[in-house]
Amino acid sequence: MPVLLFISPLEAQGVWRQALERALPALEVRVWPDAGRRVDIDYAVVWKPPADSMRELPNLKAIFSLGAGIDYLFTGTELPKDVPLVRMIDPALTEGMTEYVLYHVLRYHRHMSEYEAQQRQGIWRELPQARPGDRNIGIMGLGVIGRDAASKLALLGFTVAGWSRSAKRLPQVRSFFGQDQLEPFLRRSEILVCLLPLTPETAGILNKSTFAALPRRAYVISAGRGGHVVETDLLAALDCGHIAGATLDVFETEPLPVEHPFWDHPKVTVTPHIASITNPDTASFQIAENIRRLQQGEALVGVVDPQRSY
Ligand code: NDP
Ligand code: OXD
Repeated sequence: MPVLLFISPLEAQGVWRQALERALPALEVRVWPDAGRRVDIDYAVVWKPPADSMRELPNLKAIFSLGAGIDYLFTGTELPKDVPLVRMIDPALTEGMTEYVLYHVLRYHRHMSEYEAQQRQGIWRELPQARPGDRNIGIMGLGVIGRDAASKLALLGFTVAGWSRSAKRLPQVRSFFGQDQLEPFLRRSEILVCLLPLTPETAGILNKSTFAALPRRAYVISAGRGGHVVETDLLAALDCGHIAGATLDVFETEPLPVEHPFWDHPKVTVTPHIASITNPDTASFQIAENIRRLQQGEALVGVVDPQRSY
């Protein structure tokens, strides 16, 4: 019987074991550190695994990440050579991200952060309201998640553009791509949403010059990875008023340290990396589908390109 090893000290292991067993009844599920004989292991399912937990798994056929982002595997984890690394693509995960993006875009578009501040001061004041078509939204990253969020914002009537490495064709979403088109994309983005993967190329991409290129009083929503944001540059851009507000779900250090200035900043909304939470049942189903593909000699969905790091 093929064996799957679940390696994630941070997750509810019992819940995951049950979900994986339900989705993969023909597999034996083991939970690290009880790996048993390492030669038995065919598949690993991981989230922030201990650095050496995948050492000496000679028969490993694939590594499945519980997250869509796999940057955590490139910072010290010993990855077996020539074993495909597969990121999580799950409609339920995408749905959660899109909800998060829509919620926070609408919150800024409808001035809710300003009305919340007014309420704290007992101020009854109407603010001028733009129509969605007059609001330019910019989505960084038009992958599985960015595409979905961009399309749904466009359905709500917003004027939406996306920025990616390669050109895209999406109804009602203007495509900007490559380094040369970053600045024109930023110049028009009144609400900027970052849904990029963290790679050597995107690390620190939300920095002083990015913020300076945005229109005055733009908003920033960061739900990709904390490593995208140069935190001191964001604080400076908020404090000088160029950026009107920021919603941050991901941070350079998680949990966000108690003394961090973001916690109390009046223009910052902090959420604890919950933009979308991987669901054990739906995610196990996606893993099971990929294992079926592998067993039947079909191409896996979501294989990471090691050259691009995403
Ligand atoms: P995808 O790999 O499907 O998409 C990545 C997108 O980013 C692609 O459009 C890609 O361009 C673009 N991109 C990558 N590098 C560059 C670059 N150097 N310049 C311009 N564009 C670039 O990823 P997903 O949409 O599935 O996920 C995106 C990220 O969201 C994850 O990596 C993860 O970090 C984050 N995430 C956060 C969660 C949370 O709860 N906060 C939950 C889930 C995901 P191209 O299309 O041309 O290749
Ligand atoms: C992910 C995440 O990458 O949860 O899926 O951040």
